[in-house]
Amino acid sequence: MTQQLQVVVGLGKTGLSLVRFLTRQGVAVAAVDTREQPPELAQIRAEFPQVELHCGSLDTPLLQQAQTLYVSPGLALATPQIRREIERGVHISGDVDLFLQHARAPVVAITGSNAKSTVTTLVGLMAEKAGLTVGVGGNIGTPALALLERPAELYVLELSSFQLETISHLQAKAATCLNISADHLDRYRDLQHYTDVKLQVYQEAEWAIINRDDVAAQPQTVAGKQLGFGLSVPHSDNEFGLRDGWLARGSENLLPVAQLKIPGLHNQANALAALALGTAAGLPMAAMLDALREFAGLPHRCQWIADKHGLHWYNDSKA
Ligand code: UMA
Repeated sequence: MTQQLQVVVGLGKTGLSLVRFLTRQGVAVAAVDTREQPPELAQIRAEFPQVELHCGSLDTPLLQQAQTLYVSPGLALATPQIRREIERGVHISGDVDLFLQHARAPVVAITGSNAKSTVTTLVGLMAEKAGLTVGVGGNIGTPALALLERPAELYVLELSSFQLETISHLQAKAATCLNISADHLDRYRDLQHYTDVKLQVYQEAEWAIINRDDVAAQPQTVAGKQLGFGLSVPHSDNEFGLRDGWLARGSENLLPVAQLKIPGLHNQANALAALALGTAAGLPMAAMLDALREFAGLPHRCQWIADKHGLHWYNDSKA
C-alpha cells in the first residue's frame, strides 16, 4: 500500500476536499497537519476512518512514503520537512492542480493582491446571466475540488499566490493578475518573488487579460491572445477602458459608469477586468452588462445598500 501512498498536507478546508476527492478515486491516502487539532480533523475521522492521520507535526514517516504530497495553501513549500521531500524527488501537487487535471470545462483564473473576490464573483454572475452552469471557487472559499461534484460549463477560480505555487499546468481559457502590491512577504523572499509567483497565473493561458495601469502585474511575455483593461481611453478592440463616463471597448461605449452600483474608480477597473475576462470566455455582452448593472458588491465591501434621501448608502464594515 505504501508504495502508491498519496499524502495530503493540511487538514483544513482544502485538506478535506483533497481527502474526499482522492478517496473517491480509490487511491491510498494519508493526511498530516502540524496542528494537534486541525479544523477538519473530526470530519475526516468520521467520513474516512480508514485514512491514516498524523497531527501535531510533520515529523512522520508518512511523508517519506508519499508518491505525491498534496500541500494545502496555508503551508509554505519551504517548510523544512516539505523541502526535504522535494529534494528527495517527491511529486508536489495541490488541490487546484488536481482539479485542473479533472475539470472538463474552461477555467477563468483570477489572481492579484486586491479585488480578486469581487472580479471572481462578477465573472461568475456574468456567466449565470448568460445561462451557463458555472462553478465559482478557489481562494474565495469553496475549494476547487468541491466544484467537481456538480456539472459545470465554466469554472471561475480565484487563485492566491499560495495556490499558484503548486499548480503545474494552469492552461486557463482566460487569466489575469489584477494588480500587485506588497502582501504575504512573510512567505516570500521579496516583492519580486511574490510577483513572479502571481504571474504564473498566465502560464499557457489562451487569453491573457492585462492591467494597462499596473506594470508590476503585467507578464514579461504573452504567448496567447490578449485583452487589456485600464482607466484610460481604450484605443483598439483589444482594450477595455473609460470614455466620457462610460465603460468602453475600443470605440464602442458599453455602459454608463453611473449605472454601476459598486462605487469608485477601483470598482470601474474591476468591472472592466470582468468584462475582458468574460469576453475572452465567450460570454455575450448583453448578459455581462446586465450582471454589472445588478451587482451590489460583496457583503461588507463597499456594498451598495440603497439610494435614499438623495444619498447613496453603502456597507463597508469590512474596512
Ligand atoms: N496550517 C498549519 N498547519 C498545517 C496546515 C495549515 O498551521 O499543517 C495553518 C496555515 O498556516 C494557515 C491555516 O492553517 O494559517 C489555514 O491553512 P489551510 O491551508 O489549511 O487553509 P484552508 O482552510 O484549506 O483554506 C484555504 C485558503 N487558506 C489559505 O490559503 C491560508 C482559503 O483562503 C481558501 O478559501 C480555501 O483554502 C479554499 O480554497 C483564505 C485566505 O486567507 C480565505 N487566503 C489568503 C488570502 O486571501 O490572503 C491567501
